[in-house]
Amino acid sequence: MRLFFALWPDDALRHELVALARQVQGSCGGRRPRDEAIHLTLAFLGEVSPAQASELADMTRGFHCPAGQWTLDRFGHFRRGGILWLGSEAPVPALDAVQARLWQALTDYGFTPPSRPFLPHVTLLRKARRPRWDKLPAVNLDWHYNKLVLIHSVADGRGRRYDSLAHTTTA
Ligand code: 2AM
Repeated sequence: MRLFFALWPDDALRHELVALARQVQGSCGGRRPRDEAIHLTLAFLGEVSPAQASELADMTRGFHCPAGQWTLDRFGHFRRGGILWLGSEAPVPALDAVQARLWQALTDYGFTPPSRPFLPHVTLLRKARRPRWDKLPAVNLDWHYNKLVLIHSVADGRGRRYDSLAHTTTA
């Protein structure tokens, strides 16, 4: 089972992100994620056994994710995969702290934290051309979150579907 931990936008924010992805797709091409699949990944685990998935679901329900907010106000592009993404101009210490604590917990389950620094980003397009930065719209969206979700990435006929396996309990 391919698993990852993520934050999911609420409906209003998701609509804004989908609209933005459509707009930018006009100039950069590429493929948009399914509308309902837009998210922020905090930890990608890869393939785990069903028994491990069940342990991780229990761990998730006991994990504390304090409510917080971050601002989406900058675009970026990863050459690998042609990922056109949206993130934050300023560092986001609260998200960094949740991500670090999550990985700390995951090490007890045998997972190894990534060697690359965490760069919070929301993928809007894949296989997209590098944008003309000055042509991109100005963006300033607030993302209020209060829970972390353990996601099962399932291959289906149309690509990948993201099912929620468990989420943290909100305070
Ligand atoms: P991306 O949006 O930058 O591609 C599910 O695949 C989520 O996990 C995506 O948000 C993806 O980030 C992220 N992810 C991180 N590392 C990954 C990896 N090695 N393989 C696939 N997805 C990964």
